Amino acid sequence: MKTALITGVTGQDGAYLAENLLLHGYKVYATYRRSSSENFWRIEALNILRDPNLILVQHDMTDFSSTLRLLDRASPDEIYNLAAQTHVQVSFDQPFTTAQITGIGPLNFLEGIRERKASARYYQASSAEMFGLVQSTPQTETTPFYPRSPYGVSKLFAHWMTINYRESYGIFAASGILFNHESPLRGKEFVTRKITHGVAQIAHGSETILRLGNLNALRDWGYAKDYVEGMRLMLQADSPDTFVLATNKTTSVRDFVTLSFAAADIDVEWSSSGVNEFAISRQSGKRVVEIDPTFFRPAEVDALIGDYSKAENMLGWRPTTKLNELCRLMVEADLQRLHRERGR
Ligand code: NDP
Ligand code: GDR
Repeated sequence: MKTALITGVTGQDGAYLAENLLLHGYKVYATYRRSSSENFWRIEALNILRDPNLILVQHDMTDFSSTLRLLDRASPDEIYNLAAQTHVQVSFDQPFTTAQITGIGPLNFLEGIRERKASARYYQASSAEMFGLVQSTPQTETTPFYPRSPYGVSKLFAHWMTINYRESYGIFAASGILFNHESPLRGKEFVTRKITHGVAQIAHGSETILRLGNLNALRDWGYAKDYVEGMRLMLQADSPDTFVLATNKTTSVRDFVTLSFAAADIDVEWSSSGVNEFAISRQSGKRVVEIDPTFFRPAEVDALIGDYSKAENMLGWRPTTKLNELCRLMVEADLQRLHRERGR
């Protein structure tokens, strides 16, 4: 039985990856950080919280000595480092925290593997945010980086550290440059889930107006379940490498909004008064979307679209879920949640 260590099991990817690895017969050590109240709703939703092969361990990404103890205790064959301060806009307000957790945190693991002369294979959760200001599209493993946020810069540090430890010490250290991936387990602070949750509330008759920032941003959105399988495949490869996981399609935030309303059988019409764009529901005639400048970022990543051919050729990985299916899945899950809450 292989042993895996996942950091960030309370997050979207950590939960799906734990489910994936348990299904593949792994014993899984999974970390969460101490907080005043437990945050296990995702692993509960996936019905794995009480799985005997899932061992939950408290750990903070910024604490090197506890990282060493964690490595000693779990003695993992594979480490999937997913924990991070993941919110791009928050990283502008908290650049030091972001650098420590998202940038230096992974170095604690790489140094720990080196220090303990461990043979564990290491996966680093790198991000398409590292591409930042568009240099060329679609983005591949060789496209130049130009990060546009403290989050992107921190991820780039960790990405190059991963490559440096691979080349310097022969550590099996893989880096997955993942484009945005979403699911019903996505946090509501990210735009897709914020939208699907808002749409579900409006479909339920709430007077909510969805307040959003930049509607023109283009993102390559895939389904998180597909992407965690890609992470697993990267650590089964013959040698450590860097791979892009994406769908090779890009969609604006505005179109994601329209798709989400359509998934709830609501047609929206976009209009503007001066610079203020808004959307109206054709059914109710009411405003359902407005722009709120507080969600604009000091610097924006305008367009992401990834070329996943290397992962397809070398790992046999490809995305399985189209954006309209993903959108429907998320809207339906949010509608069901609201039904359950109202039933109480
Ligand atoms: P989430 O925001 O859903 O989860 C982040 C996880 O990190 C949570 O478990 C969180 O704990 C944990 N965490 C944050 N700070 C610390 C800390 N100081 N010590 C220990 N744990 C901490 O992110 P995702 O699951 O979406 O993303 C997983 C990884 O993949 C991240 O590294 C992200 O940057 C990267 N990534 C994600 C993409 C995406 O589209 N989802 C795309 C590309 C890369 P808590 O629950 O307590 O907050
Ligand atoms: P992103 O995801 O920054 O790409 O990072 P997010 O969903 O936060 O933003 C996507 C785009 O939508 C625009 N936007 C808004 N974003 C949020 N959060 N809230 C809004 O109200 C809103 N309105 C418009 C943003 O400006 C942006 O252009 C995600 C995270 O998962 C990272 O951890 C990961 O590395 C990258 O994806 C790839």
